[in-house]
Amino acid sequence: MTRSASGLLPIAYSAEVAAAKERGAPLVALESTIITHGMPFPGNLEMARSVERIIREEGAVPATIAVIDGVLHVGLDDAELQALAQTSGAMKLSRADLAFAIAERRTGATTVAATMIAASLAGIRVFATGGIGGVHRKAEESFDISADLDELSRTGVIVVCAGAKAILDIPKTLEVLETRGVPVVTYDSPSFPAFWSRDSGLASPLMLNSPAAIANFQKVREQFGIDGGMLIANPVPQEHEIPRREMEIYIERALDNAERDEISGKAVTPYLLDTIFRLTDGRSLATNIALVENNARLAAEIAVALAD
Ligand code: PSU
Ligand code: MN
Repeated sequence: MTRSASGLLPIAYSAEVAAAKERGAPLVALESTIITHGMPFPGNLEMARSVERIIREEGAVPATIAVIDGVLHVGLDDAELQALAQTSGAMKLSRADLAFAIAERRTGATTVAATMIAASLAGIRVFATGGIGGVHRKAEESFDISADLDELSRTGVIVVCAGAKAILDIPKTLEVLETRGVPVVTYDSPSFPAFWSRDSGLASPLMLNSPAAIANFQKVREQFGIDGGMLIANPVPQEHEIPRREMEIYIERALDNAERDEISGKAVTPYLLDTIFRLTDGRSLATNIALVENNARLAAEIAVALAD
């Protein structure tokens, strides 16, 4: 538990994270919705463990974030990670309901938005995930725009992802990020990546080629008092990618099924992910794990560069 200016702020830090904070070591936050709602067991647990290992190998400390029985945890031990990976009743928490889960002593996984809030409270500046939420296709009818985008505009955490999934409307997602003043920086590639695929067919607004350059960009933003987050889009390694044209077939099918089953709200993204895993016979899962690992490595390098 830690103390805040407004009294006792009930955050439970793992021993490893508490020690890292004490000595000012670089930290990387990790979300938990990807574990509970983004991937099936046991691939989700395998992923959760391997990203933590990679972050440590790069000289940073991982902090997986979740609400367990009403307590906001920053850093989970292996038993907690295992329990979360096998639970079926966890809430999917965003800005709107993070505090609800704490108030009502519930267990919930944090999305990108809620993980950014928790990371910021914990003083963690870099966060690795797979894909962010965005503007859904046909959002002009459904109004389905992820709270992740607003969070990026207001909370000062660097989020490393593999772009946005083509289950979303990627051009509209990029438009909203631009409107909200969120820098979108692709790592070492001119085109914005589409999660399983290296290229979405859209040019990236900005590009940088090294963790040091990303850290420097962030430092200049801070010098000029430009707050809010930033999105780093890291293309999946070539040997693991599934080309865009191939993915488009599965995505169309998944979207048709979602419409047929009248899926809405929070259930949309998990439904589409699950359908695509099944349509690709698990191949999308292998790609998903590879890209999160790749993002964890880059996030750790950025955290180390920021600490220099
Ligand atoms: N995209 C993915 N995998 C995920 C998610 C998004 O490729 O697991 C999760 C993340 O936690 C993200 C959330 O923050 O879904 C977005 O949900 P929504 O679209 O309901 O805002
Ligand atoms: Mn939504």
